[in-house]
Amino acid sequence: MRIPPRKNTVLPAILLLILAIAAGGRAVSSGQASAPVPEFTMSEAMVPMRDGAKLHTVVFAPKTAGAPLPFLFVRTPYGAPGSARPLTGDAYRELAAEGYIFVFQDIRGRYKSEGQFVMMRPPRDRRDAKAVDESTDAYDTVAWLLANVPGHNGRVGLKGISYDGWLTAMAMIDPHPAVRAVSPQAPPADMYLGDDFHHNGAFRLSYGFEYATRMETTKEQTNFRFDRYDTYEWYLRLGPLAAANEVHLLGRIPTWNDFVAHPNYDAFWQRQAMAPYLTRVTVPTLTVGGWWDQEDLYGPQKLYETLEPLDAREVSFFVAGPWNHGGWARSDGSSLGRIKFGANASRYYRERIEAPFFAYFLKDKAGWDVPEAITFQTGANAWQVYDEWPPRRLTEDRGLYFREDGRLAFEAPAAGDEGAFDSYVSDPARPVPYRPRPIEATYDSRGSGWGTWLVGDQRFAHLRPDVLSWETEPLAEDVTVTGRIVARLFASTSGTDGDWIVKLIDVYPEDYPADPSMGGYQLMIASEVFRGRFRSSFEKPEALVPGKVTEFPIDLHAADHRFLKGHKIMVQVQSTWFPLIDRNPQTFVENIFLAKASDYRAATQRVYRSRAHPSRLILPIRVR
Ligand code: PG9
Repeated sequence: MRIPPRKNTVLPAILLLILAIAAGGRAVSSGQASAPVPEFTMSEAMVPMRDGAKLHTVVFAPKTAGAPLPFLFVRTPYGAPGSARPLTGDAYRELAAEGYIFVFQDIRGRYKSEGQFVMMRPPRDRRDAKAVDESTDAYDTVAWLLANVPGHNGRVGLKGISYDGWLTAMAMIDPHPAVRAVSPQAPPADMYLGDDFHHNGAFRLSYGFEYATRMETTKEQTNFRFDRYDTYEWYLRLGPLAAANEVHLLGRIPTWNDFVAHPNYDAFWQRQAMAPYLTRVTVPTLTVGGWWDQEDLYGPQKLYETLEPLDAREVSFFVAGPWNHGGWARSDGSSLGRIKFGANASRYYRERIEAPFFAYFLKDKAGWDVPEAITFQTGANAWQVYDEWPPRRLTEDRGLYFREDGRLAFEAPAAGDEGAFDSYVSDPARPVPYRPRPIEATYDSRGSGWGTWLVGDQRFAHLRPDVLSWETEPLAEDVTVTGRIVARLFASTSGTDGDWIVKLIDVYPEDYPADPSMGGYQLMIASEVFRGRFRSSFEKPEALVPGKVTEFPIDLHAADHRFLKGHKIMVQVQSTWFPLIDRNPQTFVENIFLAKASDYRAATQRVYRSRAHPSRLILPIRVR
């Protein structure tokens, strides 16, 4: 199908690419091999913090270093390595070959460090001169390294993925003056609005339960022992969430108790959110995220977006690629699940983006030339360089409307049937699985589909009676979506609360000669859940009015994806996504963590598609 042109005429892909290069969107070629990794001498120290707590710190210095080297510092709750082996692996190889003194540290209360672990410890109260937080611990350690480890050049870089990425971001709030470059990678930015523990107030049940128990049962990592292989069934049989503490956790997991005590976006979650603390760009910052990050997709986008208006020195950069959570630090990144990218995206990132970034800012080496952002455009499978992110000058927002007979079209519904809708019954007793069963535990040592579920074929949900879908005709030309995608859903429920899940999908042609087994594959490009009770405020939930058409704007976050000619664009809408998201009782209760079994009821959901209530996606489409 063809997008009807508006202000700008739609141009063929190749011409678009040429123009994009001229206008600031530059396609680049792939990676190159790197130098050998040196041998390291390992030393350990208990480094004293300002309050007397000692943190276990491991230093790896290259055995033969010609010149003084910068430090590369990683803080972690997952255990500092006991040997230099990780430095030869995918996460560090290119940096190790470049030459750094590597430092790893167990944060407070984890592994061999003293003190108390606090999940996502909020920044300290600055009026209290004695207070400590992750920023002061990073600062104190940097001061100690400069005074106690020989052979350095006086500069420090910090990096880390996920929790370690968040620690990196915390360290850059008040950095030691020696810190000259940081790279927060997949950092969570807000655990209530968009990252690991909740999305738009909807609780991420499986991850919240499994991560909290893994981190807070011992000082190390201890997995919860499920007595069922398929956790879909385990969580369903658990029943209302109150059973988690009553039967299994017995109040012993602090983070679970916090979930129960703070069901809304109250001061507890707001103090933890990162954006309010990001009031200046203190050091050159390379923020990294994956398009299919199953844990922290929102965080890197939010971090970069918050820093951008504060970036007068133009030292804040954004990278996103075809990765799951931290995928750039594992493997060569040429595929994810069944999706192939035709390029070694992880290696490219490590050799051509991450290594030059640190070498430029920590060693004054030439070779860092990213103007602002570099993203891997999926579908087209090519890196693109931008001088702003998202590149608003290159795109135009276009509505993609839900229409009659399951059609999706760039034309809005005409006047006529103002009550037009599609409908389904959402039953919390039979929730839609978020991926095909069996759903192995997130950290199942026998293997788990957790890391690749976002790229799984959505046909397992398509045509279910409790999942609606709309799709375009096969595209007559490529459609490239670059930037933030938003859904505007007009919907009603017969209940008094409810969840809305929206999924944007690239449907491969039925006949797909490049790989016939991919014919008709439904690849999710963006997805998000919205918990209805929070439509007016995340702080003060309100009951929905049964049967009332209500607009739900849902941020599906940014993507850079080309839907190729011959593919179709699909949208699916459903109200359960289990056990990724806990079941909404669909009856308004004060606190869902305390809901009773009888509160969980089936509800009839309607999604409207009329002129007055035009449910649609708003896509930033490349026009230049
Ligand atoms: N996604 C993980 C996490 C980070 C921060 C808090 C809770 C979980 C991680 O991979 O570290």
